[in-house]
Amino acid sequence: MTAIELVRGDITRESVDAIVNAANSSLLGGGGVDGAIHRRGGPAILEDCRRLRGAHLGKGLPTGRAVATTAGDLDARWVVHTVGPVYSATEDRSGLLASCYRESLRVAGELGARTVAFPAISTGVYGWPMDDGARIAVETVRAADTTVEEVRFVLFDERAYEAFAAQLR
Ligand code: AR6
Repeated sequence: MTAIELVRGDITRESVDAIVNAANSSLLGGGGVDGAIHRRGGPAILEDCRRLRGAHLGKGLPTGRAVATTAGDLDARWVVHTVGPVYSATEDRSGLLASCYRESLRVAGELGARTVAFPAISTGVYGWPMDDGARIAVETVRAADTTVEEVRFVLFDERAYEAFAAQLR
């Protein structure tokens, strides 16, 4: 069974096998956690992303999927980039958000990662309500069939931390 831990803080400071990035389908960087990972991880991550774009991904990484790159200067072996869905009040996209967690664990597990750090995917720029984002994250990781031994949710602020803590209670 995969152990779940909660940490309040900046995911770029974590020391784990794989750090998950809440990216966009261009894989060319952005704001939020994506910007922070590229800033602290350095240019090697973007170089890898460009290579993936050229070699496999064509127009970009589809929502709900995940790919791995080097972690550059971060204290991790890989960054796993996943593309969360933009929240919609009229369309149920929760399957895509669950897929981000599942696919990231699959990619990390295939690489041999035993510890994986996740941010609260889609709950920033992409507008997903925090409580629901936390529920989907925790339910999906709990149900995942994975060789990853520890998942660490790294929550940037108290509100996010509390939302995840409520799901674990
Ligand atoms: N460590 C941990 N969590 C963080 C950090 C950090 N350093 N920085 C922000 N968060 P967001 P999204 C939290 O917007 O909603 C980017 O521009 C933040 O408080 O980073 O999936 C991409 O390129 C929030 O709870 O990702 C995409 O275009 C959570 O991480 C788009 O944003 C996710 O917020 C993706 O939007």
